[in-house]
Amino acid sequence: MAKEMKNILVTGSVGQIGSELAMELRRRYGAENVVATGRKTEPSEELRSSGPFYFIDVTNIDTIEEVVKKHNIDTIYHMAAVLSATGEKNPQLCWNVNMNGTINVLELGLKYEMARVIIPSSIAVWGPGVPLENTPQETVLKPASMYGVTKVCGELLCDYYVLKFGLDIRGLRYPGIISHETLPGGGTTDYAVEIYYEAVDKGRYTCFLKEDTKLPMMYMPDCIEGTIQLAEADFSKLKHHSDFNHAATSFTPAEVAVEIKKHIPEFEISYEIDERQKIADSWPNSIDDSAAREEWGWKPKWDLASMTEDMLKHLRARKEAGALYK
Ligand code: AKB
Repeated sequence: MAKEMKNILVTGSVGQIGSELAMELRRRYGAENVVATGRKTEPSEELRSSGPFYFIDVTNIDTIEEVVKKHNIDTIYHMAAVLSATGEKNPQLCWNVNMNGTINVLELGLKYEMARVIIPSSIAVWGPGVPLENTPQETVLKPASMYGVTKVCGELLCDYYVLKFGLDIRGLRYPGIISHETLPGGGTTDYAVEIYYEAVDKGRYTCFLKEDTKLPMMYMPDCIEGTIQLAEADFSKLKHHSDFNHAATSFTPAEVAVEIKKHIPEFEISYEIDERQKIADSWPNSIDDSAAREEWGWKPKWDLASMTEDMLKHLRARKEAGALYK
């Protein structure tokens, strides 16, 4: 029987996904029971005032343990990570944060006999030579980026802790995540967020990936729903643990531009390709998430058209309020 999740810690909660995840967990589990943490960046007023918040450094286990003890933590959502583009600029930092952060969280999971540890992975686990369309759950993992290397090692490490110590760990391979609350930073899929902000702000966007670069993508509400759904799934039904392919939709920059033009006809896109193209070229176009669908009932709700409408609605309202870039 899986243990109950009562006191939750979220690392990386000032980041793009962590900030929305922490707020949703507070809504579902009670604000006082969800401890948000970040490293340096100030949290939003909403995150800071709605429940406990601490600054920690995931590479320093003592700083995490202090919060774990103080709040009797039994569940960790480990969202803190250095993403692909930053990882290529600073591979040692990427290894240090992603690998030491992960093992520190796993060790605390063991030491405090936690109910659950949730550690996301990414489409970055794949590299050149992988089947590009509908990439299967089980296929060769030979990433070409340091971020991808840490994600493959992280998945293996998590599965080892499940098998060796019986720790209840769950993880999914996130595609690019699109959202309007907190801007992403240091990723290759970041263009798919920036394009909406710039469309609303200036009516044009210069994209750093080629127009026909197709990547797996997902709208934030699906990402949050899927992550919590996996955390709450019946452990006995899970054949996989730390590496579920997690898909919603796939598109190219040119396809997003066409969709945006339906709402902002004067929108213009141009292209200035940079080093992130190489990373994107090593990732799949689309992925097969049938294991997630079968083992824990995953089903996305949003596609490119509905996401675009919703993104633009939110960002336009923010622009009118004078707070597009909060
Ligand atoms: C990145 O682009 O690095 C991330 C990811 C796909 O994991 N968004």
